[in-house]
Amino acid sequence: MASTYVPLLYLLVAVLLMSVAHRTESAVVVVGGSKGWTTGFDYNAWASSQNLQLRVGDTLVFSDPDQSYHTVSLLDSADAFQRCTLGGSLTVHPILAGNNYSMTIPASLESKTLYAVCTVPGHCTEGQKMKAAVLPALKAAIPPTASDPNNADLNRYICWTTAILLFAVSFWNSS
Ligand SMILES: [Cu+2]
Repeated sequence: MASTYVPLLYLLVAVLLMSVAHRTESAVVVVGGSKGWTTGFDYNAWASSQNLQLRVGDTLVFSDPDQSYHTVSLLDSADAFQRCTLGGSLTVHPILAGNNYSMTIPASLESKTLYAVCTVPGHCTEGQKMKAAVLPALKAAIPPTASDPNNADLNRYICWTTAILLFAVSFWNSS
């Protein structure tokens, strides 16, 4: 009877370990939070208020809750970003009504600045642009210290995993 629960227990442990790995390896960031990707919003102020720290491998999600038409393009210079210079061969990712555009931050941006803008005429100059420094992926980063919040999260997960495991094993032995 008890042996039929063994695969379930393994599954539970695997799921918990995967959630630990996911949290420590990459993050999903909805640009602008509930405001989304739109005009008339200060993305740099938002990024500072969130203490936003982007890393290679993190995912940025661009979406507009108001479902207006926007795009996402990455610029390659601070000057183009400052002036909203949108010429040249930009790759434009349109966001049609109700859709998102998700991008995983590529390794080519490591230790550089990501400059994202909307190319719809007037939108960049109306503030629809965000710049953010890109840190190396966590695996390549300096090992976290005890005071690192990510490490605290990890420790909490390990504690919960162990507790659940012990509970499951004791429940099982008693039945
Ligand atoms: Cu736009």
